[in-house]
Amino acid sequence: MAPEQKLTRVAVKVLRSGLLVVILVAAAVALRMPVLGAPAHSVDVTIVANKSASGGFAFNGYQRGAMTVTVPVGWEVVVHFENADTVAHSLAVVPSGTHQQMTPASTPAFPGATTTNLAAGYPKGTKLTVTFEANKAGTYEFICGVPGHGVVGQWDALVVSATADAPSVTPPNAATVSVK
Ligand SMILES: [Cu+2]
Repeated sequence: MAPEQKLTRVAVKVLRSGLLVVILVAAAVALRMPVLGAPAHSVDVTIVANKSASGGFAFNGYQRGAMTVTVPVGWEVVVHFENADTVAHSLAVVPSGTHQQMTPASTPAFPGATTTNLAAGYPKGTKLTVTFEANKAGTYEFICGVPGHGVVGQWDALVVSATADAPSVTPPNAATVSVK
């Protein structure tokens, strides 16, 4: 083989390996893109509309912010909502203080963080899943959107924390909180 031919072959090999690197990097970027766009973690939270120990409208038996669910910012939250009461109830995540409104605004604090029939509510036995990304740190409320229910106490707290490493609930076991 002439030295020129050998040089040409080496040059082609170098170009080919360079192209391979470009393809591998492009594939890695393409594969990582959806991963980077999705929440890193997900937590299941069970919220049951029912009566408090003293009889008032509540979630998991707690009303007026007596229960606080904390999730790290950026996590996906999957709320398993159930109405266990004979009165119709619904669920939404709204800005803190919304419970003071007789009829809460139908826009939730996070896209998707509400049941559809917010004002009408759902009959006893209804089970719905509400999924949202807790993408902004702050203090929010789980509230029943049936007019008057939040005012009389059917709301609890959701803290989206910039410092928490893992989800939690206060008092302990007030809600079922499980990390996927
Ligand atoms: Cu209600």
